Amino acid sequence: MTILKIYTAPDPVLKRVASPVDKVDDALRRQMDDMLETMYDDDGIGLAAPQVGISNRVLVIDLEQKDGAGLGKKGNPLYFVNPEIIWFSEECSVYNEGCLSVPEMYAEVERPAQIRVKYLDYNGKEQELEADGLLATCLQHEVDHLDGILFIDHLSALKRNIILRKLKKLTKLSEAEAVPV
Ligand code: GNR
Ligand code: NI
Repeated sequence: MTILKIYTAPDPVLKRVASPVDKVDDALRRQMDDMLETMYDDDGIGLAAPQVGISNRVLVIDLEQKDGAGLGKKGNPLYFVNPEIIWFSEECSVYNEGCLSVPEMYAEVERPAQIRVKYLDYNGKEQELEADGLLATCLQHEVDHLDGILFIDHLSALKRNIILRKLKKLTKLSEAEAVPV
């Protein structure tokens, strides 16, 4: 397996609408394996294909990672191909969200508290799942990535621009510190 590069805002790949997958084959399973390994390596709970520069409708989630205090160890990996949210609850919940493509920035986002999602699993089998709590939040965050939407797009323009400016500063700093090869 391979750890992939994570693209960060404002990279245009994150703004693109990803294409549906037409077949769950070994090549796609390898992509999902690599995405999962990349997600564990970066201590994320979810990862969508556009975040690793692949513009297809694939995402992985694992909310049951344990590795001492933190994340990063395989718990219960979930794989979603061509996910479609077919029902949203009226009730909403607020979560302090972060994103591997908007590193070190966090903000509260309000979303429907429960959803129902239709998708293909790791073996290409059709599945339906009802989710609440963090799984519902994470699934919506990941499906947004497939439509070119970041969590900061749910904030006011003022908050979003503050975060984007901070991120730009941070990126410049880490580029300046990087050792030239
Ligand atoms: O690791 C992640 N944590 C997280 C926390 C709250 C809401 C959503 C997330 S997903 C994020 C990983 C990521 O960027 N997925 O796209
Ligand atoms: Ni994200």
